[in-house]
Amino acid sequence: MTSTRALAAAVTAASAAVIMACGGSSSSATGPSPTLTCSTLPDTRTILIVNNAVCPQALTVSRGTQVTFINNDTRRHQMNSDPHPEHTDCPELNQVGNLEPGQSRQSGNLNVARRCGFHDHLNDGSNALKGAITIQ
Ligand SMILES: [Cu+2]
Repeated sequence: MTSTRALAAAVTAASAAVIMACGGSSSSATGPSPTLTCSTLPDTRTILIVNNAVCPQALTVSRGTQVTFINNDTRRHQMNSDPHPEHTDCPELNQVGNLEPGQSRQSGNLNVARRCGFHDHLNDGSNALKGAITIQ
């Protein structure tokens, strides 16, 4: 019985050590990095919003791709399909919708080969917040 207790204590101590080790390594971050810039995008399916502009403004993806919009700006943006204000061209893009600062969201599956223009519905006069995704 004593040996069982000793084993249990050893397991508990080992578990605690593992937990402490995990807690100590806080350098691995998940989600969008606050330092993400237009030149450090993680892949070619990501559109970044920063400094009241989107980048890249032109993107080409293959059919079936979901595009991720990341709002690293300091204010809210609402990404929608063209045309404004109907948003009827590519409904998959309307799934992105409202993005608070720091938020990101994926579009639906872009399955049809075509060109999908998008814009910030809250700033529809800003050309810097407009772009187009070519699906091929
Ligand atoms: Cu709009």
